[in-house]
Amino acid sequence: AAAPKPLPPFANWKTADAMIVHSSSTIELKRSAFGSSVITPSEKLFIRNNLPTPDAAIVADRDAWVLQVEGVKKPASFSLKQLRAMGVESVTTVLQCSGNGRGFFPSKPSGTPWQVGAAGCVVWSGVPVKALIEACGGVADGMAFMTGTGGEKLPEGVDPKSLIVERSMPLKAFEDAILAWELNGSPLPLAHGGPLRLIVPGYTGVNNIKYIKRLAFTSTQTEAKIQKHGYRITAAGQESSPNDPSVWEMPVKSWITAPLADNGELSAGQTVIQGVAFGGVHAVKLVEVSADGGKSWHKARFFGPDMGKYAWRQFSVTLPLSAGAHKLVSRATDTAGNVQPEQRLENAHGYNNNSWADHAVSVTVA
Ligand code: MSS
Repeated sequence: AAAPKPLPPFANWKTADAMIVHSSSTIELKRSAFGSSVITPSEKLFIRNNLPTPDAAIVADRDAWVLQVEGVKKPASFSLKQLRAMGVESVTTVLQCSGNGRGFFPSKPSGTPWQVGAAGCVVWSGVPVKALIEACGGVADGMAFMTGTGGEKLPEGVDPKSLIVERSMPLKAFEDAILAWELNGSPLPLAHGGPLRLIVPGYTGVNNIKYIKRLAFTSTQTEAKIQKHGYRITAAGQESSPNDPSVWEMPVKSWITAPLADNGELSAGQTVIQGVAFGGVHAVKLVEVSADGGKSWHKARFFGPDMGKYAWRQFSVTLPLSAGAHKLVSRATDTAGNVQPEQRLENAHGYNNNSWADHAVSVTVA
């Protein structure tokens, strides 16, 4: 096998042996490394950057970072120092790349072949977007979307719309959104969007704009390519069109994190099976586990702290495993009654894979 790629300098503080480095801008957590504590340590949180990471100079003087707010009754700019004085909230969310699970698509869509590790459950702290809107006299009339713009410097001589990381989401997304400056109790690292990041609980990774420089309420979606043609559920084999559904709210999903085939020798008998489950914008309500590939199911129990509806829950069930091969799968249901499906929703770019069959773990018991 080829030697594993090293961590890029901006991410050299990650736990190297827990990560799979696909490229310098796509780094995922190994399935074996989620652990059994609900929070994913920052050192193990995946990284996905669509553009080169900004210079570390932007986190040298965090308080000087400026956010422009538009599409409100009183448009204004605020420094991070001013934002800190406007209020504080803390929310635990699952941050998951839209393409997590793409590696299980037999059609091999282009893009990073993420398995399960382009996801983590982390705590963000910052000012509620609601407080910001209030300070700006409310959302201007006729606005239907919240649009966030990333602060990356774009190369000269190219149409900015072709590269800029700018995403629009339904206006209601502002309700629980925050502008975060802290991750898991520490100043937000550059790799995760420091000094300031838009967190939209329950929405896929791409909507959580790093190094946010502009938050706008808009009547239409941005014309940026990443919105217009990127991150849409497009029929397999088709070109993306702005009429295809955008990747916004995450669907209900779960996966097993232990035991795994490469965990060493498993011996026959009672076996603790565990994993994580979440429901996107809804809390997860139920997880069932099967040790026979989905023929018979057993209700799992949740363990560990409940960090709120946007966090994942850890689940476990103890089942007797006989000698031989077993296919372990988990199936989650959210409080809205959505059940994790057996099959993935086929789509051209490999987004939103929540198929329980695709996330099966094969173990061999001695
Ligand atoms: N933001 C910005 N500004 N830039 C970029 O690139 N990316 C996305 C988000 N945000 C970006 C942003 C994506 S795409 C994702 S996933 C996320 O982010 C990630 O995160 P981290 O922190 O983990 O790295 Mo897919 O859906």
